Amino acid sequence: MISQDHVDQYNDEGYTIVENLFSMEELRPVLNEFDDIVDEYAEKAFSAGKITNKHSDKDVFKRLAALEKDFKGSSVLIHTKGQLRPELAKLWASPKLLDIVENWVGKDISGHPVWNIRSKTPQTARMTVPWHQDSAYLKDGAEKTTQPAAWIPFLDVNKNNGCMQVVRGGHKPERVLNHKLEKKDGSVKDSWYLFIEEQDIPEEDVITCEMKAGSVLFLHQLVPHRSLENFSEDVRWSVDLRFQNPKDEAGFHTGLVDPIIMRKSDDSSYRPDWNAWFKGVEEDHKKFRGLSKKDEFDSTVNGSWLDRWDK
Ligand SMILES: O=C(O)CCC(=O)C(=O)O
Repeated sequence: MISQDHVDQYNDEGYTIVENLFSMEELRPVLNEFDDIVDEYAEKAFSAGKITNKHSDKDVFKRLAALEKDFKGSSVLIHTKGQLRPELAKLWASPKLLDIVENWVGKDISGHPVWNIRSKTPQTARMTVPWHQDSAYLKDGAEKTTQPAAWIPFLDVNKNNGCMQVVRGGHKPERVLNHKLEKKDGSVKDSWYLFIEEQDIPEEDVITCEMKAGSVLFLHQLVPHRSLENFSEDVRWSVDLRFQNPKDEAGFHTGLVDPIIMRKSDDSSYRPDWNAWFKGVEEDHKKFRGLSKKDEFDSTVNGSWLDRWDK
């Protein structure tokens, strides 16, 4: 599954791709959860009078795209709600992923509270993530914690449907680069993303990560990366899940919930208590994303990471 070359590439270049780590049969239960999340959303939006067609005839790759056309912000609402259901939790804590990240974080492993379902609908500016380092979204100093991210697409991804790009070796300066607020200094005014200026990205080191569904891109917390725009007709579903050693600083702004311990080196019978964590993390995500007090169909995000860079 993973070779020493993968481990070395991650260390030297800040990323590596493990091809076909998960089969479509393994991904299907998670896709079914996405389908349920979209279905529940459509029912609510219909009852609230936001949409007149629930698009129930469409599959998981088409339905949210149709809902987004009818009600702008639908994909953002699915993304920001951060609903962690059992099959996704199972995938996250799967031995296949843990055995790989162990190479970087050690034998004790936690899942980091910053994780995402990316419901990237076609041509949706707010679902196109500009150049950034993951550590920029955390507290100053957290970049010292080894925090690999596993980015997993649920369909084949390419330049046309919004695959990822990384800056090969861009983690090497071992520091967080200057980030700006897209809503202030970029073109997408209702965005919550941070971005690194194009001029700080060495073009010759940019790698475009076209991947098969179920392949996994592992990213170092300091490697600059972005996703391209989705010009296809389908929703580009993916998840990004982060890991670290439980003893290290998580750097999460709100700090209501700790990283969830997934593996203990001294207790092979240990299993994570997802139920307790689910509840805590949903509240924490609301706070982290500044969603706490607003109407549930308002898709603005006032993330707690913005203050760090709002100079
Ligand atoms: O999935 C995407 O479009 C962007 C993902 C990303 O930037 C991340 O995981 O940090």
